[in-house]
Amino acid sequence: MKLLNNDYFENMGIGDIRAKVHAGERLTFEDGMRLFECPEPLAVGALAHQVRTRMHGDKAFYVINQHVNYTNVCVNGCVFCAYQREEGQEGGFVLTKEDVIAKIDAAALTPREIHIVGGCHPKLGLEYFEEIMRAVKNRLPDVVLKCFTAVEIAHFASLENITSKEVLTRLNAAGLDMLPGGGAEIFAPKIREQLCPRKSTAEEWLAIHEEAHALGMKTNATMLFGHIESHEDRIDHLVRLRESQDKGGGYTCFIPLPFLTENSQLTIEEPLTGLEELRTIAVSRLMLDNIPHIKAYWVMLGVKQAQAALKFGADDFDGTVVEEKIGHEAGATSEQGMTRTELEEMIQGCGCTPVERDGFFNEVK
Ligand code: V47
Repeated sequence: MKLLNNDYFENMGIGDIRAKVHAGERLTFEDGMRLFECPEPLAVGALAHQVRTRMHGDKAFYVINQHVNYTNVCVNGCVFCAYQREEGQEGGFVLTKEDVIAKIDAAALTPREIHIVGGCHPKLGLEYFEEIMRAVKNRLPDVVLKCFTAVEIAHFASLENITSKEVLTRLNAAGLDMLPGGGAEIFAPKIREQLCPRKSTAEEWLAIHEEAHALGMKTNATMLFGHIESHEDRIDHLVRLRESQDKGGGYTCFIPLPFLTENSQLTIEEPLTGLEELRTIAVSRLMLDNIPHIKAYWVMLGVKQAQAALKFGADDFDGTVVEEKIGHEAGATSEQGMTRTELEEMIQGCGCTPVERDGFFNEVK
């Protein structure tokens, strides 16, 4: 790292951006665009790594967690999604509360975080979800329940004819602790209309997260990239999130998700390169100066790329996961789940120190 002095960044055309980053100054939209245009992705990665190291040292966080998908039946029909089924279509499923508990009981490790999401089912009412929250908290009182994307919250509100704030309040009372980051996709309206015209708009997604923050709940945020969006759309997404975070500060972690192309109706002209994935993670770290953690989600990135991401601005490796469906339906080649030992070895394998955390990113002894 010593060789990476200001001359190096000057030669790469980003010396002034490096100076801002070192002074703790906020980067502008134009700075973000220049990071995508910089001829050397390694320079952008090195700068993001300096920020990540300033924030977290050489720590890389992981969590003993479990993903549970309660249904793949969804009314939204997003063109990129390989997971969705219509109601009554072959392969569609809905889990009962007992199925959810059985999956948790069957996991090899007791999870500290449970991530429950699903499609926007046309008939499942709020009581079904309240019962699931209560049943899981009854079984595991200390677990952090990170469930339901803002898109699902909006859907429940519309089915029940109540406000999203009422939905959040009721689910929170039943045991919901935080919202995961899914459903953000890409905020730019012209892209969102093509990808997911029936889904909540960017404004609705952001408003629900801000409502959750006002109720004292933490949330995450994602960005789906590498499809039909431009660099400008990615920077727009990051700037909107940063502005949203300035209002309430409730976002804990940002998860950049590279688009996986299998079983999708969306045709991609120029698939993402590995370096473009890493550059996007680095730009996310540099632009999102007010979100503490950047997740290298090994399920979608693949384990080796997730390891590389820990040197390009990411500091979190997600967790054991146990069973994943959304990425695997879309061609993810990663394992279904990882053990604690595997996670620690992956993290150590790229020179970082593994640190176990809970769902809120508190370190666990
Ligand atoms: O919102 C769907 C994405 C997301 C594809 O909050 C795809 O900690 C790539 O949000 N290729 C769901 N991505 C996953 C998610 C998530 C995962 C891990 C942790 C957290 C967290 C959140 O998956 C969806 C969508 O953006 N997705 N299809 C695909 N073909």
